[in-house]
Amino acid sequence: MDIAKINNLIENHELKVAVFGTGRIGLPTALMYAKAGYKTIGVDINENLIRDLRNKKTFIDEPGLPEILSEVIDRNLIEFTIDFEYAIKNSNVMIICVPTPVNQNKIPIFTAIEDVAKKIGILLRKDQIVINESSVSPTTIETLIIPIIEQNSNLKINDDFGVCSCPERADPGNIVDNWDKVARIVGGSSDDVGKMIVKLYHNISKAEIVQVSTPGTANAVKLTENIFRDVNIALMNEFAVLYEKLGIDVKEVIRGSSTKYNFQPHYPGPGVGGPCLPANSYYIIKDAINVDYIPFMIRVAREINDRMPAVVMELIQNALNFTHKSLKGSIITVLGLSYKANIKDVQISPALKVIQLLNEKQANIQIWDPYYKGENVLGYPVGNSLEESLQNTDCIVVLTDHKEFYDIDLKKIQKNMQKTVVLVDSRNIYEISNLPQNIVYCGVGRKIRKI
Ligand code: SAJ
Repeated sequence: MDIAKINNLIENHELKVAVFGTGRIGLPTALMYAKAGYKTIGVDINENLIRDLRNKKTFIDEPGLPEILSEVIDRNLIEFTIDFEYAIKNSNVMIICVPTPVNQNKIPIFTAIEDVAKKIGILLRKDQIVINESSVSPTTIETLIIPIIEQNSNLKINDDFGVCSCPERADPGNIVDNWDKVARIVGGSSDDVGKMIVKLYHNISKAEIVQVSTPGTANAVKLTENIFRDVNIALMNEFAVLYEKLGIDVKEVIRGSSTKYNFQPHYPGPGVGGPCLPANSYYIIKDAINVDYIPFMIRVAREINDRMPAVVMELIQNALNFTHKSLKGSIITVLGLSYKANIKDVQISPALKVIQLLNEKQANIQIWDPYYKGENVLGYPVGNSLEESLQNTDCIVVLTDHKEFYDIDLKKIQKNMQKTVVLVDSRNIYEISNLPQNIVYCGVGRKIRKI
């Protein structure tokens, strides 16, 4: 490989970049490369998506992104295409940002990344670099992706081309804001390749860029930080179930434990959603099984988190029973569909699981989520206002901790109701001491407050 040549292209901003996958991760990545002055090609299989992007339109709800899209198009720094061949032939660096989901049997599906790797391999030229940002297992790049590229190109890793992992660390809803803040991890197929890509990422982000020894190590870093989070959330969910039975308020406990300098607070809830945490554990488990090791903690944590929608259902049933009502036929107002606060994203949202369980119990569901006002989300109609969704409700269930829900006037709601209001707060956003006396309240890990 001509390392000097590639380094010069990077330093002189003459490097041409192709990004494969222009979704929630690929589009911000492509735009930030272009914004840094690198001629960039955004590639996707979805013709409508590419057409919209060419017309400066994006479905991705990331603050600041539409403005950058418009800017780099106007500056003629980016183009969008479905033509993989054109992109591979007209780039020095190719970045893979395609989905790597887990199927219903919890098996990671890497077909999208394998497909891109094969297309790249067939047209690969000497001195090209492939960077993978998609979430994969620690061994995927070295044992799957590099062999696919070598076999389809008859070129040799590190002699002819380089591969690098720079796992995405995006926080949906804050990608642009975090771009220069969240450190990036780079692991190259050789030290030279790694050093080169560190230099490249320094040119597109002011955040710390950390080189590790291999692509697999970089992917292990990403999975470790996410699974650490999933396990700690599961621990707090377990504490919540236990403390509720002991009559202890878990929110008060977390507040107390947080006074200890090395306690890292995590919070119980209705379950763990999003494109990352629910899937990442299964990448590690896949690799572990191949070396005859079955992880314990990682698997049990997933089971605990996946059981939380059922825990919330028990809370709803108990709270309704206290007002001598059953779920069947009751009107349940669900507040929040998104998998986490203050974003518009229902990927693997626990709220959808709770709604499915409520449907199975033949409850009448009225949904309010300010991010989905008046929309139909996966077959679920969302109201046009909070007031509309509260009409004649028997029970209010908070499933997402959107900021809009913190200052709902519960006193006014109670006054307007001709019946006792039941509030099931799966995100523990309300302070029990501030609640009107005549509201039946329960949270996750908080004993039911009767009237
Ligand atoms: N959750 C809890 N309790 C907690 C924290 C989160 O129940 O204490 C739930 C959330 O409600 C959500 C799920 O877990 O349903 C995931 O929460 P998250 O904040 O991890 O949400 P993500 O998936 O958007 O997190 C992403 C991740 N980024 C990547 O995987 C690249 C995660 O690693 C980051 O920590 C997070 O962004 C962030 O805050 O940056």
